[in-house]
Amino acid sequence: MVSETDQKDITGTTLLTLGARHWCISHKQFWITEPKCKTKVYPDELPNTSVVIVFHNEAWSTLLRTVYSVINRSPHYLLSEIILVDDASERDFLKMTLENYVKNLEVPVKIIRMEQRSGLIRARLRGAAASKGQVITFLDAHCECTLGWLEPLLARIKENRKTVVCPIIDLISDDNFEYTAGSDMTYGGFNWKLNFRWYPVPQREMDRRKGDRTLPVRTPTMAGGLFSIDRNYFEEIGAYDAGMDIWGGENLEMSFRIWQCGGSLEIVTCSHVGHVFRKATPYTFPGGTGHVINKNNRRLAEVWMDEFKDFFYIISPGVVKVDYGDVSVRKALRENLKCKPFSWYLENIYPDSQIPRRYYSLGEIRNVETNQCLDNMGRKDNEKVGMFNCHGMGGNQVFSYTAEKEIRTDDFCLDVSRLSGPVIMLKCHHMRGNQLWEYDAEKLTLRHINSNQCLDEPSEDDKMVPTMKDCNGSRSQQWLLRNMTLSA
Ligand code: LR7
Ligand code: MN
Repeated sequence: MVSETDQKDITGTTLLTLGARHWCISHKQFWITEPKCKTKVYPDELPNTSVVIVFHNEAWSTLLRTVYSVINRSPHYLLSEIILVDDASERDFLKMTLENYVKNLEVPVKIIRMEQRSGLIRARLRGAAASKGQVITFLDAHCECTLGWLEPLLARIKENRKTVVCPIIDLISDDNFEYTAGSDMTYGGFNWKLNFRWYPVPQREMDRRKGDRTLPVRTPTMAGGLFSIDRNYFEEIGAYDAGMDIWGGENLEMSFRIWQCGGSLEIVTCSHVGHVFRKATPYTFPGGTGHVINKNNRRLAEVWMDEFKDFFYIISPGVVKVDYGDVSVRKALRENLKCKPFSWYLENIYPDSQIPRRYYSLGEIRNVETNQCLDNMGRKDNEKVGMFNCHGMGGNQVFSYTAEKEIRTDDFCLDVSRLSGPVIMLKCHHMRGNQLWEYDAEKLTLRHINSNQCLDEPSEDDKMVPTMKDCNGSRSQQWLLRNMTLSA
């Protein structure tokens, strides 16, 4: 968490004595952008935008830094208004002090108060409903817009109103507020646990842009906090799932929905906005963090992911016990909008996904001789896999043998790098190499293609760790790849 005193020392106290024009925000923005972006010309006639910022117990300095950077770094004729939605904060200065303060700003600032803590999703819905601009731009309450951030976003929406656009998210340190450029070489994805993750922009997307780094990157998902969307399109496509609480899941839900229902999601690389990445959450999750996030994720999995929701359920045993409420309205929305299946999304939008579009098995891998199961022991990165009694509870004993011939669990693949060497879990690289396996459904062998050796039970001296050996047809080299299903 950012300590309140730190923030005040750097910015909070100066803020009150200096006018908006002198507001002390970073000066690094000139070198942040790709040089070619500076010569881009955007149409004069752009749609205007409402900027919606929701907050719960935000620090004064970071909130005002966000507001001032919007005002100082955007052409005013493009700003319809700034809407601050207070999600029932408890801090005093966010009440009258804030209200009086924003009256004197150069752009109309509206403050909306939620009657009770509602979470960022319902708070954003309220802000959106009150907005008047042609576009809605959502920002977290601890951002800094850089010069020229807005025009490229709006220009892209003018070209195609069904394009939802994100800036490159720069990093603001929560230790010292240092500003560092974000990368245009990463885009949004997610893992089996449905965590949002950045992954390298794949070659196919580089090729599509023909090496022009000023062109937007089509991204499978967005981080969620910073994006612009045509206001009518936001309504048409189903706004947000109002059944989601507090935090989490809404970003993937919206990403899947946009792609599956005929829109597109892009990172506009000529637009940069900084975000304070916090090591800890400065607020509580009523009902418990895990419970809230699992509930939201279940809602998104049930509505949008079809049979691929199994990856989430099988890797996170326990999730299926969480009540996710009623999703019939969201399923009806998917029906009415005639949205495509999740398999279409995986195939066309996210072929490099951690969830394989085609796979032979999803579940345990059991040795015929010992009757034990492969187990990643929860350690994963560059660690050996082990063998333990099969517990049938998913988690560390779930592997998917994919059509690409990888044996993977989430982002990690079974990998062998030397003859008779250990089997380790390594980040899947999609480069084939040491991560390819041939399963022989008759002989039941798992042959490592590069080394031509077979996966065998642990040797005498290392009881827990399976080894690679020359294929010899023994029972200890026979494996059953089982499909697991979990039911709620
Ligand atoms: O109960 C709440 N009520 C709120 O109003 C909880 C939060 N909020 C506000 C909060 O004050 C903040 O302004 O909602 C905003 C987002 O909350 P953060 O800043 O705690 O979220 P985050 O930055 O950790 O998380 C990212 O994922 C979230 C999933 O629900 C949201 O989509 C956030 O907007 C999103 N942030 C970003 O995308 C910024 C870039 C981070 C990355 C990667
Ligand atoms: Mn944030």
